Amino acid sequence: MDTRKRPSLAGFRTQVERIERRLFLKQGLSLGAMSLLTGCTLKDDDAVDRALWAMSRWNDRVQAALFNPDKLAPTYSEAELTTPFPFNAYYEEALAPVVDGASYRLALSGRIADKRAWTLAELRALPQATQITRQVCVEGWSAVGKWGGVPFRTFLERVGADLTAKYVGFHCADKYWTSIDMPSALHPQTLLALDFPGRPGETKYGYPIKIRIPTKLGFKNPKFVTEIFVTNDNPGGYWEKLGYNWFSGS
Ligand SMILES: Nc1nc2c(c(=O)[nH]1)N[C@H]1C(S)=C(S)[C@@H](COP(=O)(O)O)O[C@H]1N2
Ligand SMILES: [Mo]
Repeated sequence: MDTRKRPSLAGFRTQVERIERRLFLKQGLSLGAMSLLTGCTLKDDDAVDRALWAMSRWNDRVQAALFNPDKLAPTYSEAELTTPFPFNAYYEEALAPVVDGASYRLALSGRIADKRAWTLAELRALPQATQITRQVCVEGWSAVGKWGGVPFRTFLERVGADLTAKYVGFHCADKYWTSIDMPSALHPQTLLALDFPGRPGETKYGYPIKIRIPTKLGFKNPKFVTEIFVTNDNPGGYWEKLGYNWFSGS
């Protein structure tokens, strides 16, 4: 596997430096001032780390509180589609998994009443919707794409998911994983996408399933999804574990 895009410890340090610069520019705060505010002595990397994680958790709570479950992300026209649509993953394009649609089964686990696995044909038989929305990646690009599939709320209701649970998590064919808050999962534009940008037959944008969430940053939109689970324990995610903010609304 290509390791070039895997973040290193040095990379994480750089990120800490970036965060400190941002704190300083935006709030006139330094790590020193932050230690006064947090009451922690930020004298070593571990303490800085803990304080930054605490701020990120605080940030999650603020974003969750501010999230409006009825506010729609902007939609676009066919003429505004970005072509070709950019590909992204934590590895290079040639390594994207190719899932066999005929034998594919979507697995369900956790707080879901009917855990029966789903074929693609069964998912196609559910009500379908399409959307043209903008995907925003933390790496500094965004693109307008068209996705089609089952409104995720419809799917969660259909399988008897516990809609009062806190989190929905996703496992993927490439070992990626991520998770979202239940209000975002139930948002009217969140889609269990079966149709993707790109040419017919092109699989790299997430075939057979991508959870498309236009109210969240690109990395919270899992591709090649193989399993969906509902839980009250925050499952984190691939990038979240490496320091990206968990809620990451866009
Ligand atoms: N399974 C899986 N899903 C993933 C990723 C990944 O590496 N693996 N990368 C994420 C990131 S960072 C982005 S920006 C989008 C990119 O989706 P695209 O290739 O359709 O543009 O997928 C997200 N979902
Ligand atoms: Mo991304």
